Amino acid sequence: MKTAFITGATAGIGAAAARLLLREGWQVVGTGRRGDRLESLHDELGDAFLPIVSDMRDADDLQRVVDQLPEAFRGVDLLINNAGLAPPMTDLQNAEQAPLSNVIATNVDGLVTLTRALLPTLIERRGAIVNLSSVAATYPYRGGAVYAGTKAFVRQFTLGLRCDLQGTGVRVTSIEPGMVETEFTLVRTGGNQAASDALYSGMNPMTADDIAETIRWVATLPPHLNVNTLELMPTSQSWAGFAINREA
Ligand code: 8X3
Repeated sequence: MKTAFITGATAGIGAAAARLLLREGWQVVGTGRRGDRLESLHDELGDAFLPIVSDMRDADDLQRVVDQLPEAFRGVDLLINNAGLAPPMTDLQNAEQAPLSNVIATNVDGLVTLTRALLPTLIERRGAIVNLSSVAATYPYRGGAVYAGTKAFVRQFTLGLRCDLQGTGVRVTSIEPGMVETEFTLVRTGGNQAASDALYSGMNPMTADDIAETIRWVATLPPHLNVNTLELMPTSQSWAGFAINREA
């Protein structure tokens, strides 16, 4: 049986990927900060789902999680680096530092720490790594400088890691979605459900299941095929034009 390790499995894309892979016969290690969410997923999915409470911002904790994986779940074949968040949409000149540092610690430091900790196993098993980046890695938008910066890091880290892993058989992919209706916007707006609902209202966003299906497809391609980057948007989303200020 193949084993996937999914960060941020408590909700959204992570939880959808856990459900899908379990349905397809995988077993899944799911991490996240919210123990109650992980426990209810365990109740729903059974013992092929191993819930582990862990914080992406705590490097020692991440190493402990990897070191203490129970024997039956130690052979990780697929790492899905899904955990991540965005700070409030505030121009940097008006932003507080703490939320920005929190995002960088989660999206960048945590992702690198966990990937590094799992690499020996992934190399041994000729496994795969799927990193969740974003369209924001490529297309900037106002109020998203730090978030976009972290996602550009994830994309370029993915490509660089492919170079480092040349010859190991390990596959590495950066998946870069646009608007997916999850708790992402609720977090970004500090819990403003009305703002989140308004953003997704009437635009038929992608769903967590759409992205989970994409992850499954990438991860189960024949071993000689590596998807480097994969950008997705809902049909209703495209790009804005350049902003021009005439008083500058
Ligand atoms: C976030 C993508 O389009 O919702 O990763 O800003 S978008």
